[in-house]
Amino acid sequence: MAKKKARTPEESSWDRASVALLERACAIEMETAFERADSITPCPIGADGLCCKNCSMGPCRLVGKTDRGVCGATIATVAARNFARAVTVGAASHSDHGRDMAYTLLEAAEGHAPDYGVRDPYKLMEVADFLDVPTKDEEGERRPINDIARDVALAALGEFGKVRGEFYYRKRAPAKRQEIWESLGITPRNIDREIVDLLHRTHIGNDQDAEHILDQTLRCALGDGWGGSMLGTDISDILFGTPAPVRSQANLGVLSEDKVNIIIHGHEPTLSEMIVAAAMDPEMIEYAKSKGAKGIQMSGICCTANETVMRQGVPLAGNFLQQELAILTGAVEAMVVDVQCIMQGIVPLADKFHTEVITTSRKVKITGATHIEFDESKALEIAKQIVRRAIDLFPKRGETHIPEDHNPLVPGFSHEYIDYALGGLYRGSLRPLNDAIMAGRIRGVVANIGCNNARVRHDELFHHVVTEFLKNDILVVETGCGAIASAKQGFMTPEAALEVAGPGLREVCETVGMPPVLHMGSCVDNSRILTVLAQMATEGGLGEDICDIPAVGMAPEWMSEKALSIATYCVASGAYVILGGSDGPVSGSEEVLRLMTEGWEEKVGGRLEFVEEAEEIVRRSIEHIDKKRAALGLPEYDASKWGRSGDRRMPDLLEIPFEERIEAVYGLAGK
Ligand code: SF4
Ligand code: MSK
Repeated sequence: MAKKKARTPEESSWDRASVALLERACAIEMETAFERADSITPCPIGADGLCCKNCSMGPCRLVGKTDRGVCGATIATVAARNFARAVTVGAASHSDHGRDMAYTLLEAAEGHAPDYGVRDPYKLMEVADFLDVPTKDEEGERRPINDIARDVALAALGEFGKVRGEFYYRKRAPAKRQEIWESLGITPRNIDREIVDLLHRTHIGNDQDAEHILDQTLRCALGDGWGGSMLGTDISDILFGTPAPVRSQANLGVLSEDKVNIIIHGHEPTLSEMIVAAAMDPEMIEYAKSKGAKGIQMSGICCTANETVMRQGVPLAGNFLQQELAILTGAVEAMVVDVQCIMQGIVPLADKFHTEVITTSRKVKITGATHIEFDESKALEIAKQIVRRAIDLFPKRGETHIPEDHNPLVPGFSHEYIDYALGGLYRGSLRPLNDAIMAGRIRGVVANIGCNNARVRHDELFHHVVTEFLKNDILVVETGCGAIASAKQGFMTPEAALEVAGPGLREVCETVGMPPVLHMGSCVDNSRILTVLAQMATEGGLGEDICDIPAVGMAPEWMSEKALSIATYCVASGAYVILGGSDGPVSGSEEVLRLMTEGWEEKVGGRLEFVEEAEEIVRRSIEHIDKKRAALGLPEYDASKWGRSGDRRMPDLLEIPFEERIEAVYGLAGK
């Protein structure tokens, strides 16, 4: 491949473990996404949203003096249509994940998936309530759990194709928000319909008014955030347990020199939870020992990693841009993938090692990979088959290059756990969080989420913005690959608050014993963040709607269409959202940029901006947070008021080893 401008490993990644493996890739002449990004110049017309290929009279490239396509479509129409199409794909991906969870619950409840069951009956009751599923019979007796689970699964599946009315989960938003959606006509009718409606509009000769296209884009994305994603999160919690803090480690250093390494990668927890269970089976461990290994080391990449670290504490091997690097260690026997964010580049790389890439989803095959299709009715059996294959590869392992880097983390901050941590078992509430924001101890909240992008220095933007927010007493909540970046950087332990947080945030973290950056899960778990924001708005003191809260959402290193859907549903929910790393996919249209900023702010109270530089992301975020504080009449942020009180356990705790320290902090609080 012809090289134009190759970055050095240090210029490509901020992460030390990744730099070491990029150096190895150079030494053994193996190609990665980093190198391909250097070699491929992005098309500037497509990058600005100005290329339309929606019919065979095109592709029409609207540049220079060309301001209309062959059909007469304008720059604004083309840019809005391109954006809308990306959002439909993102919404479809999350929502189909949610649908698969609902089918697994149905199979389990009807006895066709014996390895699954209801692990959190409390969450089942709560979700039943949201979906109007009765939990008691006519005599007032509790219905059998599996009957409730079956009806919840059917009601959830009904949300995807509801014939009349609007979807149930709209009532989980603050009342004022629901009124805004109603008045604009953007309350989703059902999840699938809004996706199909929007795709229909983007066909040649349909919706040709940028604002009108973008209205439906908001509606489609809402069906993802408050529909497909929220159901995905809820049903995963029902099936696998609602997360609470656990201990774990993050970065490629979690790979083992002397155990069989199995990496689970993708998004859904269904198979990965079974593989984790299979890997703990004494029979499997014995089999691994019979092949010369000391045991089996599970670890994860991308959001499968986030699902299993949140519930089981399975270590995080890395985020999106580390999937190829993991194989380059030479220490991975099997990389087991399901759906989303799996680079095709892992297969030719795995061919150079003893590593087997195993695809498992009915929806995903990769040429050259081994396909073992997952079937819920024999989940554990298939999981054991996969684990055995990995073990069989261990004797073939050659030279290994596992970086030493890994950092401890405490993930598991479901919104239920945050309620509990702040309010206790009998008065679980976000009141203390609202109070801390109102007093100014916590200046505001940032939701820092999203992917890595091979075109920006891996993990650097995440590091910069998180450090700045913490210094400024801003609580950071995270999901996705952003969460993995922070975990690797050591921001997700309680003592990180002492080291990096400003005085007010530190007091709160000390008192509660929580990290200053909270890991809230996978990409679909951005719905947990919506739930927290809705609760903050209804708790009192921070206005009546999500748009009143001093909060900002961002994805500094985003790359996927799912990130666009997430950004859009957060805006439609009232949030100010910044996407970083570039000037964004609609930069060619002044009109669309105006509609997404002033236009959306006027309609829904949120706005979407694309900001390339980390410093500017931080500046605009803090400015927004302070503006919202002033609008609520809250005291101006003043760091000098804080830092003289708080629970002094943390300095003492720093004197004792990490494992014991975490036990002391979470010993009573964990499940
Ligand atoms: Fe060109 Fe219009 Fe066809 Fe798009 S839909 S490719 S702008 S002719
Ligand atoms: S995995 S969508 S790269 S966050 Fe959810 Fe990471 Fe982005 Fe995939």
